[in-house]
Amino acid sequence: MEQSKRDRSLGRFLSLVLRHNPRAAYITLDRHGWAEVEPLLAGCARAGHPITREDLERIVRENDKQRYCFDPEHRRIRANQGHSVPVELDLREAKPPARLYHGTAVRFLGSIRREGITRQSRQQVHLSAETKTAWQVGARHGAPVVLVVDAGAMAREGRRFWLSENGVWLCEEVPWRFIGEEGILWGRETPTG
Ligand code: HQG
Repeated sequence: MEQSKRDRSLGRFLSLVLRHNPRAAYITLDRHGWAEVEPLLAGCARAGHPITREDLERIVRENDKQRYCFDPEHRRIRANQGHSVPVELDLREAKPPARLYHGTAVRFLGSIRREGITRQSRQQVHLSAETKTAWQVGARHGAPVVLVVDAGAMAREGRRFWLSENGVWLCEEVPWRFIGEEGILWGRETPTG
């Protein structure tokens, strides 16, 4: 379902609070990234983003990427992935598909060739199972390219992968040798072979 402009804006504020800067809503997260709903609602109002419990339920339910989840009692809420603050998400370790995709900007390629894909400000590197998502993620940063990651080979080397509740693949880093020049998709083509 298409979200309203207000819900998208509230969603962006929630992402900021639950992933990056809980103090923006005058709250703290516990070790596992959970925020208590009541203080969160009060803090959002205080920060100039008034939000009701119904709003919050709807945003969590209708969010396009299922970015947030409640605990079973709906007393606490957290982001499923994407944190820059350190949190233990008890992520499920999983065997990745042979290939995963990372969307990035053309302007980052030089640095990625030298260093590989690194976490930057987040807790992990984010990869997707389909190219469509990767193009969208890449386009957030400028003219996009999609990198094809040989996740199978990484797993065979003992590198670990996790799958978030909302289907994002996570790993610690991707050295360039698991991508290579032939792993760069320049246009919206799908990989062959
Ligand atoms: C790039 C969204 C230079 C990296 C998406 C990316 C995702 C390097 C940027 C989630 C580099 C970091 C994460 C290196 C990586 N040199 N640049 N060595 N290594 N980069 O936003 O992956 O909508 O932290 O390619 O769906 O773009 O927020 O990471 O371009 O799952 O729910 O540095 O954010 O989810 O940018 O996005 P980000 P990302 P949400």
